[in-house]
Amino acid sequence: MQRLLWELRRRLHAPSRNPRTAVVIGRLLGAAFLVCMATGLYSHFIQEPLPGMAFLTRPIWLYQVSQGIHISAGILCFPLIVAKLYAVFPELFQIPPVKGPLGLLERGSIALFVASSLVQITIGLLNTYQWYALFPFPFRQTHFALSFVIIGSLALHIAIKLPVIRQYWFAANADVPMEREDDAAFQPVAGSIAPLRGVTGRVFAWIDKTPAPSTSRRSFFAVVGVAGAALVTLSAGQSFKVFDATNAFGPRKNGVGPSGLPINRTAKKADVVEAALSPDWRLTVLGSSVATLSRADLLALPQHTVELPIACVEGWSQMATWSGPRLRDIIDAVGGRPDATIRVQSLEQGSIYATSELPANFARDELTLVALTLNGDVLDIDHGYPARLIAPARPGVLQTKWLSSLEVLS
Ligand SMILES: Nc1nc2c(c(=O)[nH]1)N[C@H]1C(S)=C(S)[C@@H](COP(=O)(O)O)O[C@H]1N2
Ligand SMILES: [Mo]
Repeated sequence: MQRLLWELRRRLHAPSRNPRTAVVIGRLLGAAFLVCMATGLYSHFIQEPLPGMAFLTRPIWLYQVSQGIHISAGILCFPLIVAKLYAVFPELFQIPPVKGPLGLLERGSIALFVASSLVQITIGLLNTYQWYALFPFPFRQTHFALSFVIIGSLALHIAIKLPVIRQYWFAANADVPMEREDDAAFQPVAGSIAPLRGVTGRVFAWIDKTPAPSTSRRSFFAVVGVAGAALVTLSAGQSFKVFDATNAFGPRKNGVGPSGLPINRTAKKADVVEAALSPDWRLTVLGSSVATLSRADLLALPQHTVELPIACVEGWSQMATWSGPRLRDIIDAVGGRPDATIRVQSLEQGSIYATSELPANFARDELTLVALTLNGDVLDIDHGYPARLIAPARPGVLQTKWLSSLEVLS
């Protein structure tokens, strides 16, 4: 059996499969994961802050760019993980399969890391396509929890591999074979595969016939580079305007939707059409006093025009022009304290998007509006008519549509 494993490793060997390649790809993968983790934590906590956390309102595109990077880096992880697995593939057949307790830890941490990363980037990708229905679990909390499993197993993996990483970090001369501590004991033996029968026999016979890949390091990195660049070019158009023309895979296209802006959820799906179009619609504002404002009342307040993006957590984003009264002017009219958090509530019932809270720095911001128009048109019902919230540097999920009330929290 050991002989077979050795033979397998020998046949799988290729110039591109060496520790230096593994370290180089590992570095890129590690960087991509750290970028995803940092941007992911920002996105998570801005939606579910811990006590004492505060977030910036400038630059206005902070969330938009951060989330665009999050999704692009996540997509880049696909070719990088495949490349990393390719580079270390023969190592999966080491002899003996597990070497002592440290070896078990090493193998275990890799297995956990590979499995959790694949699940992580797959559910992340599905999320960008809005396939929430496939998850029988809350996406964000699961994605958040898994990121710690990944970082933990990755830290363990790096700690264990530190000697190899150190050795090959700067190694420009990369033509080094995978470690072969078993070389002396096992020379390739012709015909060692022949006696095997059954499925194992067939697998080994197939390997025996298949020539070992001779991919050079250079072409290997070229393939990984081209694959990564192609994926980003073809999908990042929904997050970054430069890639708009080549946006083939991105689920959202710039400029497609009412008033030239994509819709995330229609009024019909949210079951608010009747309430939103009702002449009885009023915005209820609860402070030390209570105000009920019709759309005409809102239009009678000083109107402001702002350029702010919708930046969806799913990665698509687009700049738009909004107009309406400032949130702070409405709050001041009911005697709201300037340091108060404001809760906005939608006509929509029973959705996690139906309500959101604005910390004081967002609520008082001069760019934060109760928007009544979008790109020069009366706000489309699917964009939140009669009135919606728009604020700088916030994820789309917090830009509540079809407002019904504003509440000054103590
Ligand atoms: N009431 C309500 N508001 C909502 C949503 C929703 O489903 N219901 N979706 C949010 C999400 S996830 C995004 S990205 C933006 C999208 O705004 P748009 O559909 O006008 O582009 O609206 C936000 N506001
Ligand atoms: Mo969204």
